[in-house]
Amino acid sequence: MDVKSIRQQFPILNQEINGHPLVYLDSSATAQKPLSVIEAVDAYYREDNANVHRGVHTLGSRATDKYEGAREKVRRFIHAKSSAEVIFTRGTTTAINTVAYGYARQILKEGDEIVITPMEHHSNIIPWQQAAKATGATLKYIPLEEDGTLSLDAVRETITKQTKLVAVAHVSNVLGTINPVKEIATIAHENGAVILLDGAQGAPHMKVDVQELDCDFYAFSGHKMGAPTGIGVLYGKRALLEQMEPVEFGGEMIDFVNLYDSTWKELPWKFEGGTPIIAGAIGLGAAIDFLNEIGMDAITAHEEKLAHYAMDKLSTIDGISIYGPKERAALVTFNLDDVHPHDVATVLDAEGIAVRAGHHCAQPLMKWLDVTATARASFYLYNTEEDVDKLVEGLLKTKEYFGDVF
Ligand code: 7TS
Repeated sequence: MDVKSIRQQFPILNQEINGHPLVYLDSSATAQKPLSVIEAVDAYYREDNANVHRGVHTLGSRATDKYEGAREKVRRFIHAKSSAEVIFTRGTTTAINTVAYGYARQILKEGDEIVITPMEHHSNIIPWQQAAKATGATLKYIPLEEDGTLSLDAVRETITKQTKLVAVAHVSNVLGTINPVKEIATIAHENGAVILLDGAQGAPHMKVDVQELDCDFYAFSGHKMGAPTGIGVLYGKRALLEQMEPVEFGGEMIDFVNLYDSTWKELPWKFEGGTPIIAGAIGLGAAIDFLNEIGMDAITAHEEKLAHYAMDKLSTIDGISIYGPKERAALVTFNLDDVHPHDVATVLDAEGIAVRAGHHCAQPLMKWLDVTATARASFYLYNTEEDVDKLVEGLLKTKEYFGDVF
């Protein structure tokens, strides 16, 4: 993989921040956009802009072809059987809420269980808390191992015949843990439960085959894989999606509307009420083309190497605490002595290095780690070992700076 030429495709990386070349280490929050995505969105607005699935005019059919073409690209990218199983949403959060409202709240009753884990992002916790409250179902957590992984024994002990739904992150946005989601899906199915995978940190970084994983739902966000913000995907198995109620009612999603009742369009449009995110979907299609051209396996291999390099280098820093397992996705969450992570991020920013500080939308996990906040460096295909070296230098500077204070 030629990272140098890949970097040239990301115009935003070519700038100085506070007098230093930008080192962008916050791709888990949102990834930067390649030129081809920026140009695809630009071209759509310059040349093809029209609403979709409506008129017979030429712009309308061009916009519809591009929008539906993007859906087909997503289908191939995640290896879904049919594009009817690919629903465009605003992002992972909306995708999970669609399942919580359209599926969980319809089928759950008192005595039923929803099973999640303490490493989930708030977006994969709160929809289930609310669904449990609304239906009388019980929310249960699979306990984590000490290193922040899930053991299949713990999974087997937590999922029971009462479990109707299991919702687990493919990859943790804090610990970097890559969960054994195929095995968890098997255990869920053996107990008659359906499984939703939160793929926000999975799909951008590794090959996803929803048929091989045998997951019932898979949710992810375009903006974490080079696409614009405001577009995401809910994959669902056709039989489940057919059974589900739409959650947004209005234009675009109807078949016939009478005065007192209406019927819905077929899949996937029954879940896409209102004018859809046309430019976003086209941008997502372009992002998928970009990733495919490089190859998901090459991207994963590059990130694995970076993750090892970062773990090796960062762990040499005196006073650093790194959270999560040794084998991980390309992100490192850490704390440095008594320095508050916001201070760490501020000093790093002065050096041109962008990292995230805070609770990372995972407050239950912060509690489990017994910290209030952490700093996090997260990597993507455009990052290099040199970026890691600069991070290490920046952290040594931070220590020096705050060493005088404490
Ligand atoms: N699930 C996981 C595992 C995530 O990492 C995120 C966003 C979401 C769900 C929500 O995605 P959204 O696109 O709907 O907002 N994670 C992060 C992060 O780690 N830092 O900022 C956003």
